[in-house]
Amino acid sequence: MPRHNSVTMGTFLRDGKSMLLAYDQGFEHGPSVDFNDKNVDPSYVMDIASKGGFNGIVFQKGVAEKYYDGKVPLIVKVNAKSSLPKGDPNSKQNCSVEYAVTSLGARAIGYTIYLGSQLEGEMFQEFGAIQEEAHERGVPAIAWVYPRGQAIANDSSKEIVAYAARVGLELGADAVKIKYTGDPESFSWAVKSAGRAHVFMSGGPKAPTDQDFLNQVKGVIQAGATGLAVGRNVWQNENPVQMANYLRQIIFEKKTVESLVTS
Ligand code: FBP
Repeated sequence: MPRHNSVTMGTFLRDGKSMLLAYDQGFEHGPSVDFNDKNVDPSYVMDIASKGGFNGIVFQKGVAEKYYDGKVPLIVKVNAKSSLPKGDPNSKQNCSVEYAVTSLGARAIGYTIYLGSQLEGEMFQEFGAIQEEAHERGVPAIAWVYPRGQAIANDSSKEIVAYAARVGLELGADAVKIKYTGDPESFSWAVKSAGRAHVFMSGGPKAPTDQDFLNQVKGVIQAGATGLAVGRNVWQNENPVQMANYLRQIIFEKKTVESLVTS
């Protein structure tokens, strides 16, 4: 068996499922867009990750250096872009795989690819090298694959989300993080298209109610996905640890949404 086949997502899985907490929005959107006085502090979110029983936390390099407490496995996102430039997005590497793994203790490497951007080729190429080095160092590579740019009319259609999942598989991603299509039937096509790459749903802006978000999560699990890699729907919640408890019960214990919250 080729050596790269020995790299797995196992660190982040329990019974084949997973929930990851993402906290790179301060870079992607700016602190005034997503944060309040509490969740602007990375320690607050680090604490939610361990108290909420998350299987991993996603940080950029600088936050990992200053706030990572070692209580849950770390994923370092090694590229980012700000929300300021206009036009088709590009997102360049800002942290080496070596530094992420050996100095920060990353157990996986994260990287965003904007599928459909006129600059997609640059991200495909950069991710290719990152994936190879991650595997050489024995850690998996997780691709956030987001359809974006002037060529993309609808970033959450069944077809484009499945395309994102497939590109992740073909680029060698061990897991793909993709947007939800809105229903389990269409999302299951993305899960099938991802093949042996694990599928994680990206959360998006905070849903109007807990129940709305939990219904999405239930659909994701019904579609056969591995789990979630979400941020705002957890750490913007008034009670993030309770939200994490609901998520765990849906993902790992197959509970219904109705058994947890009522409208
Ligand atoms: P959320 O669950 O808060 O949407 O976070 C997931 C995520 O992928 C973050 O890692 C990232 O910062 C954000 O979404 C980027 O969102 P977008 O590019 O869609 O604005």
